[in-house]
Amino acid sequence: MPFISFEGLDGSGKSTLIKNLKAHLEGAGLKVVVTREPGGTPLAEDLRGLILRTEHEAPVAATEILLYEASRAQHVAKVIQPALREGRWVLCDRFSESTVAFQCFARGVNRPEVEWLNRFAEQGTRPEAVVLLDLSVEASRLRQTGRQDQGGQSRDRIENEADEFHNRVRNGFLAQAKAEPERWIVLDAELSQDQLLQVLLAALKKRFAHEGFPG
Ligand code: T5A
Repeated sequence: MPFISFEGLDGSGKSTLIKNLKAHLEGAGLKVVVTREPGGTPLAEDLRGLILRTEHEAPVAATEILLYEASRAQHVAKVIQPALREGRWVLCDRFSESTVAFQCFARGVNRPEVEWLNRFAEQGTRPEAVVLLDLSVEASRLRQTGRQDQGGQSRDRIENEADEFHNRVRNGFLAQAKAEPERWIVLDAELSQDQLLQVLLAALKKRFAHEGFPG
C-alpha cells in the first residue's frame, strides 16, 4: 500500500491537506492511517515533548537528531509497517526528509551521517511519494501568528529559530525535491485548500494508478 509523507515549513498546511486527502480516500472506501513525526506512538509522543519544549535544557545538535531518529524507529516499527501490512494507506506528517532539511541543511549536521541515521531508523520503509507544501518563511510566520491569535499553542523550540534557519530548511526541501523529481510532488502552499487537494489528487492518480487510486 502507498506510504505518502508531507513536508514543508511549520504551518505550511500539511495537517489541513492530510485531513482533506484522508476524507477523499475514505469516501472512496480506502483504509487510511494518518500519523506524524516526531510522534505517532505513546513513546514517540513523549520524545516529541522532549524535543520541542522550550523550557529546560536545549539538546545539542547530536542529541536533537538522535531523538528524532529514536521517535522514527519506534513509529516505523509500531505504526507504519503494521498499517502497510494491513493494507492501509499511510499519510504521514513529516518523515526523514524533514531530518535532512532541518538537521542537515539548517542545523549543519553532516549529510552522510544524517542519511545513515535515517536509513537505520526507517528499517527499509520509505515513502513512495513525498508531498512538499512550498511556502515562503514570511508566509509561514504569518500563518503561525494567525494560529496563535486564534488561541493555538505558542511557538515550539524549532519555530523559535531565526528566519535564516527556516530559509535553509526551505532550500533543503527544494534541493531534495530537485534531486528526486520522480518521488517528490511540489505544491504551491499559497493555493486555496480546495485547489491544493485537486492538484494533489491529479498527481497521485498518475503515480498510484496501479494501486487503484480513486479519481
Ligand atoms: N522536525 C521534524 C525536525 O527538525 N526534524 C525532523 O526529523 C522532524 C520529523 C515538528 C517540528 O519538528 C521539526 C519540524 C517542526 O518544526 P510539526 O508538528 O510538524 O513540528 O510542526 P508544524 O509543521 O508547525 O505542523 P503544524 O501542524 O503546526 O503545521 P501544518 O500542519 O503544516 O499546517 P496546518 O495545516 O496546521 O495549517 C497552518 C495554518 O494555516 C492555515 C490553517 O488553517 C492553519 O491556521 N492553512 C491555510 N491558509 C491558507 N491557505 C491554505 N491552503 C491553508 N492551509 C492551511
